[in-house]
Amino acid sequence: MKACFMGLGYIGLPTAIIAAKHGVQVTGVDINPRVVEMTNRGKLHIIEPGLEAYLREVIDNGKLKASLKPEVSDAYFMVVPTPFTGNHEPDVSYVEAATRTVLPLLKTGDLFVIESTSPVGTTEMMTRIIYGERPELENRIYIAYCPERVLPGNVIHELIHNDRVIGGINLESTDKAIAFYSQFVRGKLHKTNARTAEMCKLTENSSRDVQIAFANELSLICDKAGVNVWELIALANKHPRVNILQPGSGVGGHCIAVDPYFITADFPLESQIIAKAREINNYKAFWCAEKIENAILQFELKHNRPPVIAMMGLAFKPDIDDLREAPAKYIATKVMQSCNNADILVVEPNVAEHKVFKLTNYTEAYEKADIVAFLVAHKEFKTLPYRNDKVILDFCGIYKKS
Ligand code: SAJ
Repeated sequence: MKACFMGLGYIGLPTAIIAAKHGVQVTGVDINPRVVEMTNRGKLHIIEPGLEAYLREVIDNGKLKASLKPEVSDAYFMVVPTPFTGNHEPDVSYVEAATRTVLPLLKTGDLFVIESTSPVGTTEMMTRIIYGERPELENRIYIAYCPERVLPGNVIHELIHNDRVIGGINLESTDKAIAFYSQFVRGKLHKTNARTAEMCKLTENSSRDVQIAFANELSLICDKAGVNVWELIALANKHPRVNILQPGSGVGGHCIAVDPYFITADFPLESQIIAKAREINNYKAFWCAEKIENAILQFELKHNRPPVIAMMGLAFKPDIDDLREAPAKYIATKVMQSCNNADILVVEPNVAEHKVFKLTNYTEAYEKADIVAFLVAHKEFKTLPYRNDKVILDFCGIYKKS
């Protein structure tokens, strides 16, 4: 079995590696020559624990080869980004470009799968493009949608053990895709149609976004009500049927903060809660920045000098080095712009250096700061003792009681 993975990013590369490790002959394709070159040298261009050893193994035994161009295969997987435009409209141009690139190679009996998070109807749209250009293949190839569900940092385990939803454009396509994924997925493979599988991915991430928005809304209410939101949520969660998530400095990353827009763009009238959750989670980061700016003003009035401020964390979630779409980064930038006379120390223990922010060690910043804003709940920060002589803005529950 030969497979071609279009896109060697956070999902495409690990999936290509795991498939190769399970005996599939894989060509991993990326438009970035540096990614191709690094992959062929057995070097990961993403950070994922344990994955580099697997990569070296499949490069050394010849099961995986990275390339700028696809090769004739039995199965093709589109694992490219689907960003959104300025108006929060999904942009499927990368999926279309990848589809058009493999189109000339397709032959009778091949499997074509989209894994990229996509608006409902994308698989049907790509099917029309394929059959439009290659009418002789109509009903002679298998086409399906199969979204990924892995959590960065735990990708190897989740790629193998998570259940997956697989939806073909017809039953035969679903079965063909299931046969492929059965080679390395130990979780259950659930059959459905392409539209439902597309919607399922968007639903999972929108559901999490809505639940986090509820926690973030509670944090705003509790701030006014003089109630500790962490204690409140812990107590409410003692109810057997209540399970509230944690508030934070906003929602970031390339999934939860993006995918709900794929629903709101196509169903603006119906998606009221989903749209509102996006607004609340975006607003939470703005609110945190305003809280810090107010604390700075109050400090200046009280002490007649500008404070030293520590911005604790830049990543989009705890204990990772990924700063993509991070609310913490937005907050640090906004505060630095609005308080340009302030002495701001930026901390991110998971990153060695940053081209925009000069980074300071977390203990040094904590020691020097008058105002400490905890933006991300990194494990290092939880070792810092609470200090009454500092203004502490704990946006992510560093000092919550467990
Ligand atoms: N967050 C909170 N409070 C919480 C949980 C998370 O504020 O209680 C914030 C995080 O700090 C972060 C954001 O939400 O800024 C997203 O983090 P996450 O851990 O919820 O999710 P991601 O983006 O790392 O991964 C999600 C996962 N989806 C779900 O849990 C439904 C993952 O399974 C998907 O594979 C991934 O999106 C994806 O690629 O779509």
